[in-house]
Amino acid sequence: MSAVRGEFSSRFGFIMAAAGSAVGLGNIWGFPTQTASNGGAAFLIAYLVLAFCLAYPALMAELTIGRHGQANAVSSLRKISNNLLQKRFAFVVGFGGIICAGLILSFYAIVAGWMISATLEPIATLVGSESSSTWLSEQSLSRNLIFTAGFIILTVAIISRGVENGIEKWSKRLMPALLTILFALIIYVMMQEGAMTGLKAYLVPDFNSILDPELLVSALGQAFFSLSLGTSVMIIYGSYISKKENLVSLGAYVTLIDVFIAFVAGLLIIPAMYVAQAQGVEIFSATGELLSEDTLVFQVLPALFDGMGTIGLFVGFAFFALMSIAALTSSISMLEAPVSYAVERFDLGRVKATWLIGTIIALVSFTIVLNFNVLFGLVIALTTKFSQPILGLMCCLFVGWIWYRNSLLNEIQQGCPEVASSLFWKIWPWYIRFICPIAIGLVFVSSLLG
Ligand code: VAL
Repeated sequence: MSAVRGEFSSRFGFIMAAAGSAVGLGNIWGFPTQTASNGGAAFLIAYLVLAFCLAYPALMAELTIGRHGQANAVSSLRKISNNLLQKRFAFVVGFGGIICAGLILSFYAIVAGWMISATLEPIATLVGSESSSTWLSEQSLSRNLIFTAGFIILTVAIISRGVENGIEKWSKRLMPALLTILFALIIYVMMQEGAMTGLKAYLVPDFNSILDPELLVSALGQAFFSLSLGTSVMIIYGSYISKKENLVSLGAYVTLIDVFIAFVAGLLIIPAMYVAQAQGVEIFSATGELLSEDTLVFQVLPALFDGMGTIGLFVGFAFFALMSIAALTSSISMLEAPVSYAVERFDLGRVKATWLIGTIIALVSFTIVLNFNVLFGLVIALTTKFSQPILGLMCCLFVGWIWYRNSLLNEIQQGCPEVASSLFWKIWPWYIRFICPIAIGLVFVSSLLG
């Protein structure tokens, strides 16, 4: 074991780091596009309810496992196991989460690389370098490899500095920057023609579709992905929380911020789609269906920015900077999961472990870039559709069925002495035992069938 374990130095630091992990491309890209293609406000309501009723309890399970274990995901899960079989199971779940986090980072880095090149493109245009601007805006092997590698190096540079000086410090800088850009963009888009129609589509629900099983499955899947569940990340972040902190409220803050940013991102993206439509960019079919969910960010919105002239360069720059920051705060958490394991299990120095794992992830990313058509979709499906729900479910089973109830209560009581008589303690253990596993199981089966 390494000598001294890192710890978040403050409540605010933890909240920014965990919210930074949760708030990613899933919120700013995934949530609004899912909302637009699943009937607007009905999806929003389903998402809000499911995030609080199902994803928050599952998040609490992962944070509590980590805070109790004060170690990487594998060791923390082992600590609550009672026999050899359970310890083996702990390894499969903890290590599985670590691999899942590494694989998410490997495709995330590619997308984040696109975001960074799209951030630089308006600058190239502004300084009049047409060839750079063309290179930055077109898909090419050289551009994708360079920016993927660049993004991974950035992530490695932050993680190699440790918990307080790396993760916490950068999350505390980047998250407020993200919020500022997001709000500035919303104000701008709201002033454009067509925005109010978009706002109405986003906020006025069609109650007929709210119980549509497909909508519910997408909303729950989105909530799980967004809170980075089933990736070991919340276990390892939980392990850096001081025993003095109130876990129940910390988890609630993280869920609240995650849901809030997804909601606010919807206030930007959905009205922006209608603004683009008003300016002649084709977004919706005659029957109101979203035409290009996948191309929205890289074709539709840039077409909108192009139509705005010089101001569009600034708006485009701000938009893609926002996306890059969201990706970075999530990717540092994805790298921390394997790094913390390597440091504690093999007694490696943090800097060495980070560069080693960063190199492995870069090689996986390059393999995906070189075999994009086959591997990109496959890795996304494998991690988000399969691994995350299964591993999230396993963590609930660990807390609900394997961890002794008294020991669980002891852990939560540290920093929250009044919890035993609270509504949370009356409901949560049952949720974790029955409701969460059944609900996640249903999402998983439906996504397999879908
Ligand atoms: N939670 C992040 C997101 O919403 C990822 C890392 C799963 O994009």
